[in-house]
Amino acid sequence: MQTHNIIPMPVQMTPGAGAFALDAETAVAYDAPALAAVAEFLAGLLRPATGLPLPVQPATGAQPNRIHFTTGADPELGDEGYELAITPTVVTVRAPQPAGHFYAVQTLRQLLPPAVESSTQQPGPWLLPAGTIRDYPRYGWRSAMLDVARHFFGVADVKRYIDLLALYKFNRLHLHLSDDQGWRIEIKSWPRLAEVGGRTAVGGAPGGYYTQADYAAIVAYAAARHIVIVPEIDMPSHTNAALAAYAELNCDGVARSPYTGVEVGFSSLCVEKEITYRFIDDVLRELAALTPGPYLHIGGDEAHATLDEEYRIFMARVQELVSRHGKRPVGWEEMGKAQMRRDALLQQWRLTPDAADHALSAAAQGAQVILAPANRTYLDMKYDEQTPLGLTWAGYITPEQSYTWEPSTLIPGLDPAAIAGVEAALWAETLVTIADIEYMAFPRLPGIAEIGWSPAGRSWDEYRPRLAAHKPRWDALGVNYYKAPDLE
Ligand code: TNX
Repeated sequence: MQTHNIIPMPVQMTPGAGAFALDAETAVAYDAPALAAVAEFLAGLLRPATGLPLPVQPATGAQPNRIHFTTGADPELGDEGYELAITPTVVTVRAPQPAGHFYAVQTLRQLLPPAVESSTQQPGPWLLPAGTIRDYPRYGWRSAMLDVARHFFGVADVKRYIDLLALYKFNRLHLHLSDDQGWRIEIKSWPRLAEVGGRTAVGGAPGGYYTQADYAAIVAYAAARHIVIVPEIDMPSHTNAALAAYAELNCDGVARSPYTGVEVGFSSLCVEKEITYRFIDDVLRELAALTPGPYLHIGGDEAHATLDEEYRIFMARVQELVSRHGKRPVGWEEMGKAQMRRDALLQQWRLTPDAADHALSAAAQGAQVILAPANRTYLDMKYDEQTPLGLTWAGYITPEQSYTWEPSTLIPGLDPAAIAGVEAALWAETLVTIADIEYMAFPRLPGIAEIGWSPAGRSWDEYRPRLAAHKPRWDALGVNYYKAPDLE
């Protein structure tokens, strides 16, 4: 089994003899109605490049030449685990839950030649090497963040990014929906947020926003790929777009001017006005109703224009508002200065001693920590001094540097059980197109996926050729990846 090229690396693989060949007679069969969608997903993925009919049908008896989705897997595999058994006559995909079947599909596609990703028919042959795989994730939180506030990315771009995340078994997409430079989600009770706050972007670029129907379409598209949308409304700072849209949200009652620069930390909601909390409550209510996932991200970073004491009161109060709408609050690391709800998640982006204290304090209160260390996982950092896009404040990040770190020892003293997982963040001050996004994400993104999924004990020397082997796959997918010298 040529398993060495799978990313993230599966937990356990046992090679067998021979291979299963996809041909004109191959069918995709499923045992339970709940598995029809994942069976269709696989067939839909394979048909364009293979040109094969791959009919999808309920399973009858024990037929050869089929890819068979079935339940009854070892429950110890968990909600996202799966087992794959490939013989020359049949492929069996077993999982306790459909998410596991979906991740098995991602493994299957990576076992096929890279040309399988092509949107046009390719010669083949389409061989799946025989063997068995038993696999499940290390962490339940494996996310990517996309900043759609500094520059706006439309629904098609977000769907494209979701497709690329799905290939690497990510299960969360965190959308940074508001910032000083733009407000990107329609809120019906406060319509000027999108109408006025949505007009701007960094450097005078055209803004934009998602209608609630657009957002629902993103949520549904992600859900079909077992990805949960985590919407973020950043507060109390990073709020100039809202403060420009509604004068009454400012302490002095004067609307702010629209902002298209890149410096941040200067804005603040008026924490002592009650209308601020009515506003937040309305926004969170509408967002909660549109969001089936259990999380609402309330930002909390870089609140340099908010007094510490006020910040603590504010962040504690907003966590309760999130909870009242039936969701779990997520906040950036600074939120650890405030009292944390036990069901909250803290997202660690800085590693300074005071920042680490916030993580320890959150964990001591029963909250969980998401690791997004800026000097490893910030995909908007330049690769080196030649990178035309991106920023440098957290340093240059080569593919090797983004891969060679270990979650359990990142924050000294943090109980490993308090770690929910990892996030690869992509801030968009310098990114304008989906090609820009792809250039910064690839080849670093798959490494973060592997850190989130695979067992500890990784090595760059082992990973480097496996990652390089994905280049033809990205070519077939049309991904605009950075040609990293160490992958040549
Ligand atoms: C810091 S990370 C920020 C963002 C910027 C980013 C650029 C964080 C919580 N805040 O406002 O976009 O750096 O890398």
